Amino acid sequence: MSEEIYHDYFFDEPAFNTHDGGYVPLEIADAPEKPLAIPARLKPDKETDTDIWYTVTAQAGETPILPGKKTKTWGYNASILGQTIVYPVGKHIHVALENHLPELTTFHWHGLIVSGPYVDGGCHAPVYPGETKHIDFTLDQPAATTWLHAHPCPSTAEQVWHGLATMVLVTDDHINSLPLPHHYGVDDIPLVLQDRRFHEDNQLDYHADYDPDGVQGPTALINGTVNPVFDVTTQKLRLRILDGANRREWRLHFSDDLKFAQIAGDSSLLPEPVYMDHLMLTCAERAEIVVDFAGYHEGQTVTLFSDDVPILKFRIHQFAADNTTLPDHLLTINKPEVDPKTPVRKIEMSGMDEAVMLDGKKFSMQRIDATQPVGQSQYWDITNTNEKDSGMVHPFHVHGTEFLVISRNGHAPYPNEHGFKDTVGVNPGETVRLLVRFDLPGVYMYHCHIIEHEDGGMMAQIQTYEPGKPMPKYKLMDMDTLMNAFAKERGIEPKDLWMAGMDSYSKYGMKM
Ligand SMILES: [Cu+2]
Repeated sequence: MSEEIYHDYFFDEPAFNTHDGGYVPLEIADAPEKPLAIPARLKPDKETDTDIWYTVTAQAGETPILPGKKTKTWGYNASILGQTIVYPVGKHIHVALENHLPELTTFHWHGLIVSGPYVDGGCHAPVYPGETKHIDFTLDQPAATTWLHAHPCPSTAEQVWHGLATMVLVTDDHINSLPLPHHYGVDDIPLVLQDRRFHEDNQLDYHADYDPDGVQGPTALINGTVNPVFDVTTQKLRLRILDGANRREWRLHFSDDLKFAQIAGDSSLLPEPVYMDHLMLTCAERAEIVVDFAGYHEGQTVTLFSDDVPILKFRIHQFAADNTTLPDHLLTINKPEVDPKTPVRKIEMSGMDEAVMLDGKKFSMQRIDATQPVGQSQYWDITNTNEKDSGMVHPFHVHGTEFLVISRNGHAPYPNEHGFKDTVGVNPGETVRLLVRFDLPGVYMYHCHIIEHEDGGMMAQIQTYEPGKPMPKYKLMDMDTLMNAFAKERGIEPKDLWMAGMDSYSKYGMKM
């Protein structure tokens, strides 16, 4: 059977980040090859038939990344990034959130359908140094590759840069029953794609590298490994790829233009596999792909590139022949009905650099920008008003929901975005229509996921509510409380505090 194979990146080429004035090209690091780090799976503290308990600890550490001095980094139950967390759908999940860092942080579950604003872990849910907070929830969503990252406004970008990001795998009986590679670390591999710049003694210096359009570095890190090599011992590999970079887009392709099948996007499997040889991810997007090495033999190497820079080598070893084929059908997506009387919500992402705004405003922690009843499906039209030839692709993310991409400027979405998503790249001059429904009441943030843009104010929040019931009042955090806490933790006066995004407000005479 011949299936269609897509050969392009789909997004608008003039908007690729390679055209940015501040673009930092990837360079091959002067460092030896190293085995790709595979994060350990976080062991539950306890598990019963119905419940599971975890402790997630944000901690500081030192990581050997480059030859020479170790790099001071942060991570979850690890010195950098974190252990991989597995959440089975349907179980009651209890998580102790421990903060062993020298400053406050939050634990945001990017892609989980959990209640906002506290369990969701955005800016309203700080955990102060030395504190432990407890959350619990039960997931009712499709299996997906999601992630945990810090989200303490206005220091999300800097904390992620230090390493606070790790994978969270949502599993269910359906995905476990499919003939897919399921052996974690052997043929089911997480790949967190990031880039960093290393300064003197191999240290990070976020402030020195700051760019209001997103911080980049010339060195690619895959799961925190520079020049990584993965030993392939099975014919097929499932790669769970996360763009975990603050700003960088990844345009991925293999040597020999090896084709692969994308089987899942951000929040679910795709309805059917999409065959391609090029894949572009914008910040926070995920893709699961299955690569078949049938045409290769022991001793050969296959390289994964981003643009034309090698970022990960696959060293082929002997493997047993694998004749399994991917199912033609992976997931049934039931598209909810939208009442034609329901108004379409219009959302506008505008500006670049310090001028970034959402709906003409900068984020304010105490302001609710929109409301939506729980259970109601709405169309959201997300417009990026940047100029076509000089603008950028803004990845639009909504907390606490999984949406469907309905159209791009009235045309069909890209072939690989027919599953549920929580982040969508919007080209300059484009309007992307989403179908958005919330299942849980709460306050949820929505924003550009170029992390410096969200810190710089390209963000808003929506309150969802149960119709017919009184609107609950949530205690929302305020910027002064957080800024004073950061200053105290750093042993400085609040006026001496520098944080990403501050200039984006002060330049416009605004207070954060
Ligand atoms: Cu943006």
